[in-house]
Amino acid sequence: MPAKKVLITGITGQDGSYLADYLLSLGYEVHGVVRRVALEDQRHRMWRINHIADKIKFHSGSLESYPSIFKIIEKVQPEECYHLAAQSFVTYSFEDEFSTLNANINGTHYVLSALQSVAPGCRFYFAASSEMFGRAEEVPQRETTKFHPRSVYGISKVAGFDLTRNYREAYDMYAVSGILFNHESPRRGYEFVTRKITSTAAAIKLGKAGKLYLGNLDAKRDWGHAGEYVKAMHSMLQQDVPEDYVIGTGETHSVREFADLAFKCLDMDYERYVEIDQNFFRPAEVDLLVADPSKAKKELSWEYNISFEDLVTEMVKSDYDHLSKA
Ligand code: NAP
Ligand code: F7E
Repeated sequence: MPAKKVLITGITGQDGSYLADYLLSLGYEVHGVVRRVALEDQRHRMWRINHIADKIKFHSGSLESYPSIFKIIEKVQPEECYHLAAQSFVTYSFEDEFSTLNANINGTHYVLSALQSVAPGCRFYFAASSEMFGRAEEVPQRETTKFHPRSVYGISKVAGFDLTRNYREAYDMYAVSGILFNHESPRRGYEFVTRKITSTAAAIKLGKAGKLYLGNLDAKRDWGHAGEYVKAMHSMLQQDVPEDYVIGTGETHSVREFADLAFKCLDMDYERYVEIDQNFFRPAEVDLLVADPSKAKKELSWEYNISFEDLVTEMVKSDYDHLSKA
């Protein structure tokens, strides 16, 4: 039997890289949408997937261009499509609302519309987010919790979620959203708080940095490991009936706890090095997000077994090892 064809947008990102690793290990023929600049500077722009680049078929395209997305889908004829590409940094969505809305809403619409036109049987996954819950009215948050986004990023994800639901209902497409809570790893972008903490703590330990400037230390998140979350994405596209699922650990920790543990891994006291910088506070904050992943556990048999301590330790160790060689 020929290998199943999958198309991943955002394959150069954290989740795209783990998903590509996973789907290759399952025998898929993996196609990835990348921006043209990534093909020009593969070493830097594809650092997360350089180890598997020779096994992936790349297609140059952009979320800003419907024709580019349409042509790729028409040519590849994927059986599964994971739409992960997005402007994913919440802070930036306050700085440039317009590009965040354009890329995240139109980009999702382009992929859905192209699939409906030329590959309607393809199963579609949309990367929705716990940021859609925002100022949540119940704790923990589940599939039925009302959305109250607190950023343009969150708003763009609610729109993507509704577009996905509407293509499912209106055109009978297998189109689902995974509502994923924060997930991290040594491949996390450096601007997100976890990687900022682990990379700077490692740099301080090695004498390459002096201080770590952070914003709201009391914000709480449900942090899991990206490598485990991509397995849930895949599972969502293998069901008899297309449905949306919440994915998270069900545990919550503050930024302060994360920093405390990361510095402790390197035998340091975070209070000596962390300084508060008002510039890193957001105009509107999401104070407490915690998942109820019981539907995914029951229906997808998705289990999560990595402790918060192990996640932080893996990230710190990876940054320390990497920086020691630099
Ligand atoms: P990420 O590391 O920031 O990766 C984003 C990807 O999108 C990159 O491959 C990036 O390409 C691509 N991209 C951005 N703008 C694009 C454009 N205009 N045209 C084409 N490609 C574009 O994000 P991630 O952490 O892997 O997250 C994956 C998805 O899940 C995102 O949609 C994110 O919003 C969502 N999500 C993430 C989390 C989380 O905690 N990680 C939680 C819930 C939902 P370049 O490399 O070229 O920039
Ligand atoms: O912030 C606080 C900040 O930028 C986490 C994305 O993957 O997950 C991610 O969004 C918390 C916030 O992630 C700094 O105020 C304090 O409360 O790491 P973050 P995020 O905003 O939760 C969701 C689920 C997604 O969907 C997104 O794509 O940490 N915080 N001090 C800080 N945050 C940053 N970035 N930098 C600081 O200095």
